[in-house]
Amino acid sequence: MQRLLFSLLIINILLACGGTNGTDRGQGEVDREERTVLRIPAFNADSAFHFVERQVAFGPRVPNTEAHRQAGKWLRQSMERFADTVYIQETRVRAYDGTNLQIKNIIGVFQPEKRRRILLCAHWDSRPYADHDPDPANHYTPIDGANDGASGVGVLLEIARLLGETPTQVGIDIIFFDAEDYGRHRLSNVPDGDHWALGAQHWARNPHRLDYDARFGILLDMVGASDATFKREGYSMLYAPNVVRKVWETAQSIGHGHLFPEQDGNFVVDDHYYVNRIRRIPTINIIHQDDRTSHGFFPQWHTMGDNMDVIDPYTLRAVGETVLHVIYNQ
Ligand code: AHN
Ligand code: ZN
Repeated sequence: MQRLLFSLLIINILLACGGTNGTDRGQGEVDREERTVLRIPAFNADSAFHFVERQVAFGPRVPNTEAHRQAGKWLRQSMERFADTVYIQETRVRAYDGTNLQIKNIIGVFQPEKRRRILLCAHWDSRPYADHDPDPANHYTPIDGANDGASGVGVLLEIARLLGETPTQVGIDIIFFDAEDYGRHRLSNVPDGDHWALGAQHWARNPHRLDYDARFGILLDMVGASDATFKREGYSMLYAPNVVRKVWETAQSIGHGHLFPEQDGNFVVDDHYYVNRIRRIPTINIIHQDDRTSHGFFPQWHTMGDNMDVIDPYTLRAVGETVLHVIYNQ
């Protein structure tokens, strides 16, 4: 008995010496500690802002236009600088009004060999019409979509840049979906249908890898305006409540809780809806909701006012840091 106790004591001392601070812990706790200790790179909000600005400078990124082609080329080249593998998924889809759209999903894969994966996404196209503009003369004019589209892509390009330098423990896939915003014009007679998120619908039915799966997904939409608030979006709560909880708790823990209130928002049919419904990957939408406007989004939504003037690096930073903390702690 004495001998047994003595051996146990020796084993304990040996285990303690192997630990990081000499206290006695189970192996699981050691792992958890190492995971949180992992260095999280600094999100550069000016760099993210610059990525938004570069996209907007091409002009409205409406499918079948030259600005769309040029912006797509730049996005592909940027992703090729940061990611291990880049897929370009090109196809033609039919818009609600019968227009054939030549579209392109842009997919960056980080650490393709890893089995545990997280999906991050945003839409890179911009809306062909300012159908909520206060001036009816603008109702058929394409918009910059600095917040509605470019902001999410800007945050994800900055995250891609950091992932290229500092790998995570899980594999990350970043998808820029096309043709999210070619949904039915507000004044059109066409009945409602699955008109939004055409690129995401295509990818969900034809993923870049046949067996593609991820633990969860995060969509960023309208994540750059000043005074943004991200309420818990309806489909996110329906399909991925644990992911919502994880992300909102993370934001709170790093001082961004005021942008992520514990409040339920509306249901928004967006790219994540089809990733959930068709691909069955629990995916949330971090989206700016505001119930003081008639449409429920930020005040300049689908107007000519959705330009660089609404973009605030503070909001880009809050969202970028939150997503970085989630993926580096995974
Ligand atoms: C609907 O209005 C049905 N969905 C809005 C999704 C959206 C538009 N996200 C950005 N622009
Ligand atoms: Zn939109």
